[in-house]
Amino acid sequence: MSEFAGKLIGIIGAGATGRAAGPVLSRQGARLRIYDARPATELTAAVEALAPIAELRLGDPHYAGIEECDLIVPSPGVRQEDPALQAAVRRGTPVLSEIEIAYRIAKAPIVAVTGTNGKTTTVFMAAAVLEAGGLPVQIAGNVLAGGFQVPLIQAAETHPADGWIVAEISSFQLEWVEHFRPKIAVITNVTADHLDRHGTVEAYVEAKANLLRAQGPGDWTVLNLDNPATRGLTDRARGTLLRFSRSPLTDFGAWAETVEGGRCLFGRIDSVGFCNITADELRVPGEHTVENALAAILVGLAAGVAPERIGDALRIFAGVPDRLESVAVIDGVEYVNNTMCTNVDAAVQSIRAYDRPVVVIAGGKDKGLDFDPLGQTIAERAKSLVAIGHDGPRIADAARRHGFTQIRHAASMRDAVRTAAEEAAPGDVVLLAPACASFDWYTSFEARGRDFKEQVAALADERAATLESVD
Ligand code: UMA
Repeated sequence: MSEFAGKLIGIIGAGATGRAAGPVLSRQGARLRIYDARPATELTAAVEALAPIAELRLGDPHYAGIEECDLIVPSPGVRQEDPALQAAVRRGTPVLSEIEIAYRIAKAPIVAVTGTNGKTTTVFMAAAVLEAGGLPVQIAGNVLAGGFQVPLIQAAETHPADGWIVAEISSFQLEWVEHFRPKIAVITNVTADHLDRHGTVEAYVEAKANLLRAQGPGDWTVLNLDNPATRGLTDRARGTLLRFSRSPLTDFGAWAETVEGGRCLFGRIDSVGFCNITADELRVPGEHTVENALAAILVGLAAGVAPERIGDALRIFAGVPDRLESVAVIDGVEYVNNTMCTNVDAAVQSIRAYDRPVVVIAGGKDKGLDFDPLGQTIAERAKSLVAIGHDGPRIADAARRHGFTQIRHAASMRDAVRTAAEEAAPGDVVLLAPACASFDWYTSFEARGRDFKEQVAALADERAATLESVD
């Protein structure tokens, strides 16, 4: 019998997590109460899905009666210091994240990927590698890409034991875990982000490190040796440590090394060592893509995928929507949508990914980050900056402090795309790299990416119409 059978479980949040966790826990025999601070009028889809299986208590930010529950499952958006959660801790009522419940009911082993940047791309690359090995693979977790969103608990319930679940895991989801034990854990890198939630970088790193907490012998721990924060976690690995680096390693792991003029990606665990792909063959540009590929190589090797299949999978991997997504070439200028770049480090990496002049569109709702490194990178590498949104002017100020003057401002995405087009010449890249959340102008980073793509398409149509009328 399920450990959740007969329990009264209070789920806080009727978003993607609550809507997935409710039905699964109901099938496990639990009695359910769904709480949400928002009123029913704003949650019509959730009400329709959950009302038949749960008691709904909506529109109350204090979650009245939650102390009656035997277990509380907060959605990732609920802050750890929420009074209802802290009171539960004091009472001794368990509070568990959806991913913890997912782990407890999962049949398939889990590859769990976290990190500040690159996690979605690494998830998709690792999944491609495992699929190339002939294994049934389900992508799940925090991923939101091109409309794809499958909470981990949903995959855990259905995916067969002989397959793999490859899950993106956020620091929010790692706040309430106990036994969550991925067979393969990957931390891509940790740099400053989500400080509005975690308060300090140290607290953020600790949340990420929870991914490794319950691992043990027989598990694998994949860490980036080039990132100071993840390098600092190597002594916390409880599974077999697999390190990756963009510089040569002498023993086990994955690394990039120049051989006969080509930059080869090596992987070696046990006696299996290989290099059958070069960095140039990866279709998404940038050093961060090399890092993601090295992580995916280690996931493949740990899962027993044949090296030649790993190389083949990476060679055809074309990227993930909203992450350095090449949208169009108009009059010789390439337009790239990197709306998912919502922090300073991601913006810096994406600008550095190009060895051509880059016109950067940046700005949005700041997350408490220091824009100085971005200002410096813009000054060193960008041709022009188009500042957008609530905090675009602060990015412009940071660039100015580094002596950069080619700065323009735009009041809408339409305006931004057109201003960027004026600044660009054939051969250049126009890159949407916001370095900020989207919530000043949009409801999500996806909506921002959609708007960018629509504005680029509109520009392409107009240019084509102009050409036709000239003909
Ligand atoms: N709510 C409350 N009280 C609170 C906070 C929220 O009642 O204190 C309610 C809201 O009114 C809302 C619901 O909870 O109705 C929303 O829950 P949520 O914000 O936890 O979001 P979900 O829809 O459950 O989606 C979550 C992830 N969202 C967040 O972490 C904020 C999704 O990641 C994830 O895809 C989904 O679970 C499935 O696993 C999105 C995200 O932005 C993509 N993640 C952040 C990121 O990638 O940077 C971490």
